[in-house]
Amino acid sequence: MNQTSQKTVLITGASAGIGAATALEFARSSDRVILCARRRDRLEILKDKIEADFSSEAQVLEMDVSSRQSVDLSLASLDDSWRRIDILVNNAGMAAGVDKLADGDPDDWKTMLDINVGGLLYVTRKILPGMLERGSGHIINVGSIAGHESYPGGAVYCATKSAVRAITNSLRMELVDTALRVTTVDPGLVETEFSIVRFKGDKERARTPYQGIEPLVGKDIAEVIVFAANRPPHVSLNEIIVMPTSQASATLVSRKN
Ligand code: 8X3
Repeated sequence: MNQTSQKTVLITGASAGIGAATALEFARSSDRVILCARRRDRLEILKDKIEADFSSEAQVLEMDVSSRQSVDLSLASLDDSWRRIDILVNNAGMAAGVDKLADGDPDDWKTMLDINVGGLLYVTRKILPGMLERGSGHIINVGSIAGHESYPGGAVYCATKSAVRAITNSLRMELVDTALRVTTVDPGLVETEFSIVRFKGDKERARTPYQGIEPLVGKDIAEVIVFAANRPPHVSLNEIIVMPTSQASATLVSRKN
């Protein structure tokens, strides 16, 4: 790919899972990537891999998306040559706990709301004005099937992903007179560290959602994100639901054993 078509892509939650896979896929297609997450050590390893395997460029930004101050300070530390962000992938997100509401931990609720909703808003609020000034840009949000369907034990997580969907749709309407595009990619069961976090480190329980099925992996979603980003300028993929073939809805999964 020649230099003029190379894009600068900022990815939140890039230290693992869908975010790390997305960084690798953009680098594979010769774009340069800004890797954002709290875990700098992981990002440095990913940056080295990207630069070695794809001779693409990567920048590491330590960032806690749930903190406005952290988002502002991190982005302010970017070199001028990296400030023109063409694609923002709002991937940072998590589920904390599987308790029913009556037993839920309000600290878990706040963490999910702060990261999944607050984080997406804070980062978007900082990057969108530059896109508007330049008259180009693409915001790709990672939602979830949980934004389309609720399930027991997921009230707050589902609420946050419904919020991602609502924000995506409002933003697209606000930008209809511009060339900017807004996409949400909404996965079903993807096997990543996500489940280990949801089950608070209990690796055995974390495996249960994927038992007897072939779940998606981060790369499956990353390829869809890069595909959406590479459509011609007049084509907007607004909303993409991606599921394992054996999952028909948030709660209907065919397990083989
Ligand atoms: C997580 C996917 O199916 O556990 O976003 O709700 S699911």
